[in-house]
Amino acid sequence: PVPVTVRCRWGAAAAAHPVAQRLLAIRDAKRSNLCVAADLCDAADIMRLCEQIGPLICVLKVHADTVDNWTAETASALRAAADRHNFLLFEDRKFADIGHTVVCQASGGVHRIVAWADLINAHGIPGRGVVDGLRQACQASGRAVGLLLVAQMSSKGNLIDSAYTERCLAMAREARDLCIGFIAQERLDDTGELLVMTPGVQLAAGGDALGQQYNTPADVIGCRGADFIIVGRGIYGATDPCQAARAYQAAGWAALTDASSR
Ligand code: S5P
Repeated sequence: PVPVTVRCRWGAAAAAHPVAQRLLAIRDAKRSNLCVAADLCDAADIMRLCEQIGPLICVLKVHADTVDNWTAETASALRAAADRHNFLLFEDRKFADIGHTVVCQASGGVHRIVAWADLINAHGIPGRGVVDGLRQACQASGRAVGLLLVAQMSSKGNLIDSAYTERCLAMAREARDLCIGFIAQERLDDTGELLVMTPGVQLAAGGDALGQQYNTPADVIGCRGADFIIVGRGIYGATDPCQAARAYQAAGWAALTDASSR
């Protein structure tokens, strides 16, 4: 397609961090603000999904610790697929421990997350030590990695209140060298410099039996000001994941470009 300059309300100002720059460049080149949550238990199934939907997405999110047969080869295969199809890899570990522990969790163990992930996330609950520990792990890896703070959650009855979210915003502003934005349900920062990725998205609002709550792409992007949608079961659980990914890509992009031109 002919490249378009997206009149995005927020994107232009966000590109201070190299990972944010790449994310926005991929978004605009592929006309996709879709992150797919590949929450499958078998590595081969994840790779199959990658091949099907790779051209349609800007980010693939995984939970490496839920993959039954995860090995170092899984990480290399994911990395190769991400580079071939031009999307970022997001490991959704939600670090939430003291700095010293998260250094080990991010760089060591079976998953060696900062050796392959482009994006990681953390809860703000431990205080700035969690960010300092992750910074140390990322620097030691020698790779550019972006952090998203979980400032809000999609699940019913979660314990996060507006004061906590505000403190996450303050934490992110103090760590602009690492933090590129948030996992949240709405835009938090009006400068547009911190991106928002929103989970709990399906084409119809609703929920699941365990407290997940869904809003539509038009709602989270058009009304609440998010930049990216995160979709799991709506895509990998569909009869035709590729067709579903196309529908979410179109809905996410329409909501973003519509919101941007307002
Ligand atoms: O608040 C949150 C934060 C996250 S990262 N709510 C979420 O659902 N997530 C993740 O998004 C969750 O771990 C899962 O990987 C994905 C949502 O999946 P879905 O199948 O409900 O779309």
